[in-house]
Amino acid sequence: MSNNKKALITGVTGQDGAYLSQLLLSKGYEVYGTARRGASEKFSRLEYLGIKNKINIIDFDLLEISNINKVVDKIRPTEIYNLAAQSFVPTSFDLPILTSDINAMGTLRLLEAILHIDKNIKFYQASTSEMFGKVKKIPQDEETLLHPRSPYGVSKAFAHYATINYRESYDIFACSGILFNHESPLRGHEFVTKKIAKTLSKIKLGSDEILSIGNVDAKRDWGYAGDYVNAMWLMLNHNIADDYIVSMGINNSVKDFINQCLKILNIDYEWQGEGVNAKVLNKHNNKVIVKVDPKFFRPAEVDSLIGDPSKIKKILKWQPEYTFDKLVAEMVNFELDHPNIIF
Ligand code: NAP
Ligand code: F7E
Repeated sequence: MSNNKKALITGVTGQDGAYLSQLLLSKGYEVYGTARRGASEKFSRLEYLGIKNKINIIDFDLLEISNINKVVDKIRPTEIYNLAAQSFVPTSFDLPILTSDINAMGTLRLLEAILHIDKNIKFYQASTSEMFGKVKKIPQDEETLLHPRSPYGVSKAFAHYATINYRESYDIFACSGILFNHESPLRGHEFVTKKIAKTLSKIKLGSDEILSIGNVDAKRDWGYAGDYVNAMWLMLNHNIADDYIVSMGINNSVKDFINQCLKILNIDYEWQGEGVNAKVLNKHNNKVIVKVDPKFFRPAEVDSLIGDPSKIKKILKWQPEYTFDKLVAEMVNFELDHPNIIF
């Protein structure tokens, strides 16, 4: 089944790249996915979904303009989904220049390639709620002023405005999806939801590990990655290019996420202490199973995010299928069934 649509997905080895590939293959797309050469294999998500062999994997790096031009010219995709990024916020404080080169300048390199090779290529940019940072409005919508709090957020703000600018200046069909945190069993191991679900599941299975955690009061508007990649596709398949918030419109704290995991795992627990002294006791054996470690605090924190998804629901009829409880249950059950898989 082919629909003559050819998608180029940058960052196909990541969480969203895997789910988006699966979605586009189901719609009859020819899918090209980019990957950076590395010393070890990195296709575990595509292999887990059973789609690695259905995707044309292309060597690609957002740092290298000649490579970007060659790839775009050779493949001539009808749609480009720019998902590639240095996406881990703490790393952006350690590697701010590299993060900006990939996320900000990399996006600009790709937009320039489209402009000079084929202006008819539709472009999706993976923007982020992290751009709202120290929020100026609650809930955040498409018009809310940005105030990023990390080099990652700053780099993504540049890419967001570059996308809008190339749409307005050159009439390129370019959309920026401002996605709030979205998670899944395929989430990278260092992100907080995966770390919590994995460690607490291991404890349930008998491990002596302790979950060391940072700021448990931070709040995020968490959704399911499978629902969010559908929003990306809807944006590029509408008749007008525009920017959209993608969120659930409900937020929970890191502490709420821990509590929900413990509930699903049927662990009887009690929180004790406050701030850096906060910990969780397993009431069954009096062992500490969660403790706060300031090494996970960030130089500047994003305290609370909550998005208003009204626009995408109204115009693109986007409707998420997962609730917060369903998402957490799926992540925990995955860890219980596959304790040794690390993405
Ligand atoms: P992810 O799992 O971290 O995947 C990032 C991808 O980018 C990986 O395939 C990575 O390849 C690739 N990449 C990194 N540096 C690159 C470079 N220099 N050149 C080419 N590719 C490079 O991220 P994700 O969670 O799927 O998120 C997808 C996109 O959405 C990212 O742009 C992220 O910033 C953005 N976003 C994510 C969320 C969220 O909650 N997940 C929310 C809003 C926006 P390697 O495998 O080689 O590292
Ligand atoms: O942190 C707090 C941490 O790393 C969420 C990326 O996909 O979503 C993601 O960025 C919150 C923060 O995600 C730990 O301080 C506490 O407040 O899971 P995270 P993030 O930073 O929100 C946005 C939308 C993106 O665009 C990004 O690419 O949890 N937190 N303790 C912790 N976070 C981590 N990672 N580890 C901890 O131990």
